[in-house]
Amino acid sequence: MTEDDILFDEAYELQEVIWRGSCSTIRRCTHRLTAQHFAVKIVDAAKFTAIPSLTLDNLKLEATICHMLKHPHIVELLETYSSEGMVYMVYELMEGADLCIEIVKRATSGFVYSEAVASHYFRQVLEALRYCHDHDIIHRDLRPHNILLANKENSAPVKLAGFGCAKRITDEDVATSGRLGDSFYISPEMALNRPHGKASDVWSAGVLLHILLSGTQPFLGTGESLRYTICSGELHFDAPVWGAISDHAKDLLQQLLCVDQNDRLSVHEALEHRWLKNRDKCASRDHLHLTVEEMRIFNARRKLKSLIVATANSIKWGHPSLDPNCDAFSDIDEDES
Ligand code: 3AM
Repeated sequence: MTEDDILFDEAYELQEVIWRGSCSTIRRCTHRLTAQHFAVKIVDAAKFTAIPSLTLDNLKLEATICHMLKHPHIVELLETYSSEGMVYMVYELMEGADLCIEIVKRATSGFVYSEAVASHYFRQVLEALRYCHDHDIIHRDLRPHNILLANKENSAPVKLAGFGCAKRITDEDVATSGRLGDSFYISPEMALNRPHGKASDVWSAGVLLHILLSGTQPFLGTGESLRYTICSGELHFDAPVWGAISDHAKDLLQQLLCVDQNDRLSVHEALEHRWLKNRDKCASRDHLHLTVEEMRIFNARRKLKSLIVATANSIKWGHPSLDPNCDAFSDIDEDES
């Protein structure tokens, strides 16, 4: 995975920490010759392989998959270096935060957040997913944390990141093992440890759409109760927030969160749905005030969870205090994204 024999430090200058995980950090870096900015994910190979079931092959697979994927809505991996037990993956720099954080931030600054905006972003996510699926890659960790705004402008595109759980499949529904993403987003077939494939990403996209429309997660709980809720697939539209949401949007949501994967839409079919294809007519431009307020709570919970995990990580790895350059409220997961 080394980029010729050049060392990362010779080519780039490290800047501040963007995010810190249990065995990796993401930092801003500057190319010494061009002065261009990038984001580098630095993985400590010893800590990575100390996590049960993770080997260097997982890391190599992530790099191989990311190097293959070139799409306007996928964060591009540009170079990979390795030296002295550290792996450096240099990505294009995303200047915005994750989609749900940006939605609340922008609404707070006075911008409208409507079904039309949600449809616009969701379409971009599905286009990234369609590209992956057309190349027989399943992402397996689709969630707001992995959907980043490219820059701070209002017209910035979203890009899909977090390919640490991704897998290449040769036939439909062949993946049975490997790292799976966040349990709130996994499909019924994944929750039951059954073979899963592209349809599982579509389910996770459905969970994402539920959050974009209502600011809330469809399936909550822990352990067995979460598994039960996911497998029942029941959706409840009686909360006040759903009063402002169109039947077109709810129809797409129900067809994505369909328990039987054979009846679930494919990503190609989802992109043909009227709420995405005919946005001007089917997705309203009214501000979704209640959705934004629910999303604010959703984001606050995620940040609290991240802070708890970050503290646990820093104690586990013998860094009792967090790096002062690291935003203590940034999202840090148990798994490495
Ligand atoms: O936890 P927060 O939201 O602060 O935005 C991503 C997230 O930050 C950021 O790293 C964290 C874990 O995914 N991130 C990931 N890829 C990035 C990139 N290419 C990135 N930030 C900038 N550029």
